[in-house]
Amino acid sequence: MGSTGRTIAILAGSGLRRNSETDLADVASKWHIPVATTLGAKGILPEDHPMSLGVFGYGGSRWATDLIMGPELEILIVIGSALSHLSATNIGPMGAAIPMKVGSAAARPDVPHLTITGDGCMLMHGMELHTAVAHQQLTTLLVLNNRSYGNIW
Ligand SMILES: Cc1ncc(C[n+]2csc(CCOP(=O)(O)OP(=O)(O)O)c2C)c(N)n1
Repeated sequence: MGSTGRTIAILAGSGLRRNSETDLADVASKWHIPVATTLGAKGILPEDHPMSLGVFGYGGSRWATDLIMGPELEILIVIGSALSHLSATNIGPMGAAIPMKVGSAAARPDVPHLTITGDGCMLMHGMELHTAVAHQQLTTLLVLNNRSYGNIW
């Protein structure tokens, strides 16, 4: 809660000019207002600043998401962002490489195929591997196993 008595946060986008950084830090400190940034404005408030929530949106911090999407927030001040990219960046295919690999191996069985993917993506695509085996495709999968949906948090 800011010193305004309201649960309030600032979302700063890249439209906020870099030379406004000190003003943003001053406002955040003076009024105790937590500040999240869009991905494009990452660091416009230094992330070790006590009021920094980090990046809001795809691949952002859970503090930013929890506060901005949570039920407590009463006022969100958006500065320098049209918010348009926030919805756009949330649309992303996951594990697309594995079905694409099956397709490319079918189209070009004469060349070797290597697919590099994550363990989360691997988890989603057993069906495609079944197809690859059924068609006796010779392909290689390299799975980067960080035991998490790392990109999400
Ligand atoms: C079809 C689909 N479902 C969910 C997501 C959201 N999503 C994006 S990345 C990701 C985690 C991917 O995990 P992993 O393959 O292990 O890669 P890591 O991020 O850990 O490197 C998820 C769930 C998505 N982009 N597409």
